[in-house]
Parts: sequence; structure tokens; C-alpha cells
Amino acid sequence: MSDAIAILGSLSLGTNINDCMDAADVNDDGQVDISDAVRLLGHLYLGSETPPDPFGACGEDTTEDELECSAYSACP
Ligand SMILES: [Ca+2]
Ligand SMILES: [Ca+2]
Repeated sequence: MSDAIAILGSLSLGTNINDCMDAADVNDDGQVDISDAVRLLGHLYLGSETPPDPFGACGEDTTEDELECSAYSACP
């Protein structure tokens, strides 16, 4: 849930998510917006479809998009 809160905080308050915007692209559409928080919360609390890989694991997003990922502290 903290990830969804971080996404919403970034969108509404401009807080910094991290150095890996691609990690916030939960639905993997190449943008970070409210649909990413909704997708994450839907999966966590309503049992909706699991977000695309590498959701729940450390790894690269193999989908080409404009989002950067210079580092992700949750992954060693
Ligand atoms: Ca997205
Ligand atoms: Ca992506």
C-alpha cells in the first residue's frame, strides 16, 4: 500500500518517488499516473490481475518506454 501512496503523493504533491520511475509504472503503459495506483490497489485489495513483470520481484522492465530507472533501492 505504501507504493500506491507514494505514487499518489508524487502525482498530487510532487514528492519524489525514487530514481526509478519505471517501478511506479504498475500497469506498464509507459506513463506514471493515477491508473498505476488504482491497478496496484486493485491487485492488493480486490484480487484483480497481477501487474506485468517484474512485479513483486527485482528485475528489468523489458517493455520499451520513456521512463527512466537509474537505480532502485529496493533491489540490491
Ligand atoms: Ca502506467
Ligand atoms: Ca514500464
